[in-house]
Amino acid sequence: MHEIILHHYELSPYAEKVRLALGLKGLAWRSVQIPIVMPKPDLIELTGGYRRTPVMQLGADIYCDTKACMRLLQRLQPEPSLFPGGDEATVWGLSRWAETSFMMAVTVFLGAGGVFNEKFIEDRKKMAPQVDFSKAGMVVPAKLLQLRANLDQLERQLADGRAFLLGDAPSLADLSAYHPHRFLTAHPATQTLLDPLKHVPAWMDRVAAIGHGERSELEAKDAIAIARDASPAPIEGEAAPLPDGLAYGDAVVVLPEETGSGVVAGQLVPSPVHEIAIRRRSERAGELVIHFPREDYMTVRTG
Ligand SMILES: N[C@@H](CCC(=O)N[C@@H](CS)C(=O)NCC(=O)O)C(=O)O
Repeated sequence: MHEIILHHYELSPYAEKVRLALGLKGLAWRSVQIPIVMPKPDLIELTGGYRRTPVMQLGADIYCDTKACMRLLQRLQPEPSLFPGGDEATVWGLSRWAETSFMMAVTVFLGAGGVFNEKFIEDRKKMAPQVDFSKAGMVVPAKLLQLRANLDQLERQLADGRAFLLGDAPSLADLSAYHPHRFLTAHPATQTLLDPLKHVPAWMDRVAAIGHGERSELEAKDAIAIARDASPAPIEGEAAPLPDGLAYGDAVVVLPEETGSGVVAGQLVPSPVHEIAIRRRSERAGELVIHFPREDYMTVRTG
C-alpha cells in the first residue's frame, strides 16, 4: 500500500481533525507542509485547482476535503472505528453541526482583530470577494452568542460524565467538534466563552490526548514524484448510478459549494455514492484521480 500523505499546515483546524483521525487509528503518515496563503503551486499541481487545507494523497489518488479524507481512512483501517457505536448518520450529522462554529470563530477573529495578519486577510478576501470584511466587526456580538449556544449544546451533551460526545469511545463527531472549539483559545473574546465551562475543556484535553499517530516530514517535490510513479487505484465498491445528463467518461468540472475552494476540471470516473472522482493529467505528477465528497460538491458537464 502507498504511504498516507497529508498536505497541511500546522495552524489549520480542519487539518487538526485529520491529524487526530490518524492518531485515533494509530497510523504512520507523511506530512507535507503547504503555504497558508496562495500561491500553492505544488498543492495545485496535485489537486488541479482545489486550494483548501488539508488534502490527502495516496499514490496517484488525491482526496480533497476532510470528509473524503475521513472516508478514506475508515476504509483503509476500519478499527478503531470513526463510528464506534455504529450510528454513522448521527456521527456525520453531529460533525456537520459542530463545524458551524468554525466560520463563527473566523468571523469573530476578523471582526475583533489580533489573530490573523494582513497577508492572511488579503488572501481570504480574494477567496470570498462577495463578503464585505469591513463589516465583520458589526456581527461579532451575534457570532459570540451563536458560539455560546453551540458550546452550551456540547456542555449539556457531556454533562452526564461521558468521556466523548457519543459515549466511552471517541468518534469522528469528537474530532469534528474539537477543532473549531479548540480554535476559540486563539482570542480572549472567545476564550472567555470557554472559561465558565466544566465538561468541554476536560473533553478537549481527552481529544487532544489522542495524538497524531506516527508522523514524518516529506518534501512537496517528493510527494509529486510519488504520484508520478504511481497509478490511480481501481474503484472500491459499487459505482453510483448517474442521473440523465451525466455519464462516466464525461468531461466535467467539480464545483465546490464552499466559496473560493477552487474549481477542478477532468473526466468523470466511476465512484461510490458518497464520493465524486475525476481523472486528470498533471504536468509534473502524471495521471491522477481526484476525489471529493458528494456532499457540498457538484459535477457539471463541460463537453
Ligand atoms: N470543507 C473543508 C473545509 C476546509 C477548510 O476550510 N480549511 C481551511 C483551513 S482550516 C482552508 O482551507 N483555508 C483556506 C486555505 O487553507 O487555503 C474540509 O472539510 O476540508
